[in-house]
Amino acid sequence: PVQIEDDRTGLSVETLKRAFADNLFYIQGKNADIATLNDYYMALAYTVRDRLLQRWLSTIKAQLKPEVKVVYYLSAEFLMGPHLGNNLVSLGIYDQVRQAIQESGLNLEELIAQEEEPGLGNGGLGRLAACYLDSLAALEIPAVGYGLRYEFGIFDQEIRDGWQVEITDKWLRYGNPWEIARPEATVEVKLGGHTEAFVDGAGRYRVRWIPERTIVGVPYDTPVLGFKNNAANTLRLWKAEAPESFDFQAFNLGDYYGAVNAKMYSENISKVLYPNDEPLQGRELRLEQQFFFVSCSLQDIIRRHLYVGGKLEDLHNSAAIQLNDTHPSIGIAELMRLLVDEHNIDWDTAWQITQNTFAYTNHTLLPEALERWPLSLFGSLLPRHLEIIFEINRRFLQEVSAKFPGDTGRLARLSLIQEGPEKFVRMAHLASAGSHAINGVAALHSELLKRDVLRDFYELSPEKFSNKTNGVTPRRWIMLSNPELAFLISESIGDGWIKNLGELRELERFANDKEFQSRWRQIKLNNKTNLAEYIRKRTGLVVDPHSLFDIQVKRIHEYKRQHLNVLYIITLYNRLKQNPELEITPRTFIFGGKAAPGYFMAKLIIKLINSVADVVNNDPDVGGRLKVVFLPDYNVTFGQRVYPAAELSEQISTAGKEASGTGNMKFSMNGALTIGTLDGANVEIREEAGEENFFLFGLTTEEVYALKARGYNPRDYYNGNPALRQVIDQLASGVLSSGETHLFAPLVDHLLNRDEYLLLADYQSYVECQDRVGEAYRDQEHWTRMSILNSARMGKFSSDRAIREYCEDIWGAVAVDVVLEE
Ligand code: 26M
Repeated sequence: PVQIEDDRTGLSVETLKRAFADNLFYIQGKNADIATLNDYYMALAYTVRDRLLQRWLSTIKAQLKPEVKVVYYLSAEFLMGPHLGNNLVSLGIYDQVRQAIQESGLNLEELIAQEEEPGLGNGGLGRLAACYLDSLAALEIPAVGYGLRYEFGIFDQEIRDGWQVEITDKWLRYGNPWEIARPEATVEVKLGGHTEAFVDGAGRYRVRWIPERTIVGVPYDTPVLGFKNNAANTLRLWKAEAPESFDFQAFNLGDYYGAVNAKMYSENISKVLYPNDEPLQGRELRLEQQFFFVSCSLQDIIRRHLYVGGKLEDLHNSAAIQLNDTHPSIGIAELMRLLVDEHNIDWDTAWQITQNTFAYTNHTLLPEALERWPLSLFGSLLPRHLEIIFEINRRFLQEVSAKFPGDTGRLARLSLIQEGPEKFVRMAHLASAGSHAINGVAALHSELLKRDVLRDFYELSPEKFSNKTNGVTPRRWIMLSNPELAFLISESIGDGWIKNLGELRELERFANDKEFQSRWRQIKLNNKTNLAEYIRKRTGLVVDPHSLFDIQVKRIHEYKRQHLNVLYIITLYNRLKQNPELEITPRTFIFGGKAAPGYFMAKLIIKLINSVADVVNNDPDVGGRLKVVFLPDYNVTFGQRVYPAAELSEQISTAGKEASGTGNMKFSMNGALTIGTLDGANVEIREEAGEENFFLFGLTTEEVYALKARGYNPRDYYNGNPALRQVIDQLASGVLSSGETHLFAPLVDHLLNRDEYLLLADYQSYVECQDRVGEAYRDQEHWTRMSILNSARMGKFSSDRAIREYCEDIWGAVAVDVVLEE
């Protein structure tokens, strides 16, 4: 009998080709005569989607059991990156599909490039959530990611005249083949109004919330495949809509436009991602967003728990809820409200359940970045939640008093409410009080949390605290983005590293192998050549693939010190101007990153990079030995081109400011060497790579504190260092800004008079370190050896390791085997 593969599940090249053609015709409604590249992309996306649905449904079936514990990852952001390539890798059908597409007369890479990435995040925090979903599925841990389905994600960045311009991100424009709406699972969320006390039938004192508005949350589900296993978890994002009944009511009263207005107001909630990576001001819509997705998610979690026959008293046995920073921390008050007000559970029991269910990850030490909401705003939007927070606080402070009698200073410091002329709810305090576990995202960060930001919480409940150093997924960040390197590694040590990144250690024995070294170098050169071609297409700039590719990509922020990098570039430029014959290592400096639209200094730093690029790239004395590139619109897609092509990774934040960093890990895995401070996860990267394979500079956290304590004066450094002085004077003079003397005045002013992030203090150390980098690069054999050792020793920074630690220490979650159902 002839075996015929099903068109929707078959994996042979022939079947894939047939299914692809079929989808082009029946879903896109096109044939080859009129199909656009996007039609082909969509036809392929649906072909792949068909092949993962069976896993998805089988996974749901395997996990929908009372004894299964599910991890719920609550995050305001999920920066997933394009799905197509990743799903091909997970399904293990990349090569078959490439062939099927080729035999259809097309190019797979070109179709993959068609996908508009879902930019539902700002940077590190959102991308971390995406890596964690990948690892949860890879480890077969039942998990749901809950968040918001923003209609407009992070803005697209264009550069005009050197300045950043923001363009609306219309990512849903051509449809999204990776999501499935589940309108049958819609939930309601209430807002505003007031509360009333009453006594219920059992004579118990209760509170009723009389809300003013209702919003409806519609879930959109995206499958998240495990790497070469049968698991497919769910990313469930909520879209805000108006309740239908509300429309009709107004319509019947004849207020048609009023109804339309209310509908628009409701839909606003999931309209746009706030493009800040710090809460600059407490905007009401942002709090509405947070409460909206958290309330939808908690109702969904409780619904599932009851559906499998669980009792609410046992919620913590079937659910572990992780708070990705404080953005979803209103969930603690909301769960208390659901348990106490809606499900009539007594306060103490409800508090036990809540604390046992929630855990909180902190992602920042910057005091200005800690979320707090004005009491007035909070109370008008969530009157019942404010009461609940007061009651949590009253009981919490009672406990504190019992443990530290008479310590009123401590009470004020620990209170969930910040007193003063304007009062605030402190969200980090709510998250800390309401969770059984609190963690930082790198060893240093977790230590500093205990010493600084959450010191009083640590003294109160030291057992809650732990460190969970961040990690990134090797599937996207090596296999998918650097296939040639992945191939070489697998050929040399087998392919176990993809699921067990520690195995990369076995590469150490090739570090001195000439043949291996030359293949390693050749792959880097190929990746650099590809990036150079992309740079030419995007900016018109020609860069030399044989120069040192020195790259800094991340959000633009003063504490990340992109402008310290620029100070070195100007220093090099000055040396060349002074002595055009000088022998230097040719370098290409590449920058990428977005600035928050309201962050003036960050935008000025972008302008600075572009101005310096103009001068350096066009000066005949430089003779092409230095190039400076600012690549617009840095995102996940672009990251996948950048990390594999990098030779030097810039991780130069002021010590004590960067919680972890995750780009640092992606660079290093792909064989870049790091120039960095002892900050965030750099400390651990250096520890793993070996100090001789890491370019360290700058003050330590302790030295930063000490220097600030004894009175830091940036002018001392300016006055004492002629090279630095020259650079700063040039910034002020206008030679770097076509004569516009005032352009960089705010920067110069800040550096000379305040310099909060100690650029001038670290300048000399950075310059000397960069000079060592330039020297080291001349010995290509030695450089390659260091590069191989960096990759070989990055096993710790797999998100699989991080997720295992969360499962064991915080969530108590275990793998559930998925059997494929026909
Ligand atoms: C808050 C309120 C209103 C608008 C936006 C926000 C907001 C959004 C994102 C605040 C912070 C946000 O992200 C912070 C962030 O990305 N932190 C980074 O987290 C990474 C993952 O742990 C770390 O590696 C980085 O060091 C840390 O900066």
